Amino acid sequence: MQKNLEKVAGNGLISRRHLLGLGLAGAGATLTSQVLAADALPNLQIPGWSKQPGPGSSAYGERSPHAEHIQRMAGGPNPLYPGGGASRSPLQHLQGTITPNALHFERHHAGIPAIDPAKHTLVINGLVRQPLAFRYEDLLRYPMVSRIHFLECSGNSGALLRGDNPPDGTAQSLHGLVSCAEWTGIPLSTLLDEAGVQPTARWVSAVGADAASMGRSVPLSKALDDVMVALYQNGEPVRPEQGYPMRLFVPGWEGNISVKWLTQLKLTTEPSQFRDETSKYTDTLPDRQSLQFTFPMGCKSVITSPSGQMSLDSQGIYQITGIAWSGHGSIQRVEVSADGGRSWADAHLDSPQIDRSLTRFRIPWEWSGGGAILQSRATDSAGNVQPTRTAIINERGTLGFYHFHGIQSWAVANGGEVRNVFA
Ligand SMILES: Nc1nc2c(c(=O)[nH]1)N[C@H]1C(S)=C(S)[C@@H](COP(=O)(O)O)O[C@H]1N2
Ligand SMILES: [Mo]
Repeated sequence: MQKNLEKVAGNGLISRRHLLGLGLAGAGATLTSQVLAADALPNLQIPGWSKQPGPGSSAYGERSPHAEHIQRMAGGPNPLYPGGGASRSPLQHLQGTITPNALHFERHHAGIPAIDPAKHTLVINGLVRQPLAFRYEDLLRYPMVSRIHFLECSGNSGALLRGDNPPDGTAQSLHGLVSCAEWTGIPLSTLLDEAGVQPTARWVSAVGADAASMGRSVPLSKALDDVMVALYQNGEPVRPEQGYPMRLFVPGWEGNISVKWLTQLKLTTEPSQFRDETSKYTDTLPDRQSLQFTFPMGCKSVITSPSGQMSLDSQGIYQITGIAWSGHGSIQRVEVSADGGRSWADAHLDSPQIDRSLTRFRIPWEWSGGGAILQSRATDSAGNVQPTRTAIINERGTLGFYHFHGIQSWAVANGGEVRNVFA
């Protein structure tokens, strides 16, 4: 139907230049064949909602009941692990780059503590000139900064590493342990400055007030660089699920180190070797040695539409879109393939390319109705290129579980069904 669309890679990828104007004007065509001509509408009637005033304003907003199918996906309760588990962000239903607070992924090791901020303190002690205890109301008076950053659990996408058969799943079930928010808080350097870090200190041990007593050791250099004590998430106080009243936020690093319900920061010479940096959150290599303190999250992207378990219902133009991010910097480039990686085209980066934040990409694609394998490949500002699954397995083996950032392949079958495949 569209003759003047510039094909830029195999199997129907169209130049990103056509993203907005698809060149249909004058051809008498619309993007999908389902769009009706207005005069073809049967008996144009004024709907009931236009005939009388609706309810007025409210104290706290709710979404449309027609959007309520967009939900976090949580695992069921586990009696052996009370409060433990995760819920995943519905990536295939979201647009842009900011995750709404109610849909931010969650990962709890012992559930959500019901903290009364008036009774909560943040203690800074250890190798400091003066140990300090901050109350919530004290912290609200400190100068704050706002930064947009992704947060990703290092276990995200881990199911794709192991096994010979690709797990059947959605963008949410396979990759939903990543979200992105505007975090507002106090630079940790400000608080450490007041406590007065002693010259022998090298690490900061952060501990949470939940029943898991989550602890992680943060190198002092990172703590003084860009770590914050976050009090706000997308403009409102951090949600209980995300660490109310305060959490550590460590940009670009594995989610586990961003300790929620933060209650203690202890300056030490050595890392504290907490349970969650010895028994877990280490990466076992094929020779059974384990890497420890593998902090930054890899350069990664995933196509969120079309994606796993969706179905394309008619031939024609689709907009391929997805998200890309890197713990090493900003996203510089995302390439998309529709033929399983034989040919690639540059996608349009449709958001500011913020350091360690999600970047949205888009590219138009004409589906001819046949088989296709859709992939995306991100490049970051440090020059890292997202590797294939095979390259990761060749390098690190399959004994580890964390930090999987390989290229995702979605196969579109003849009938339009989309499935996760290993390609
Ligand atoms: N105190 C405490 N902090 C914690 C956790 C926890 O269970 N307790 N989970 C960690 C893990 S494994 C991750 S991935 C992130 C998840 O943050 P979120 O629930 O806000 O998405 O919090 C980290 N901080
Ligand atoms: Mo995590």
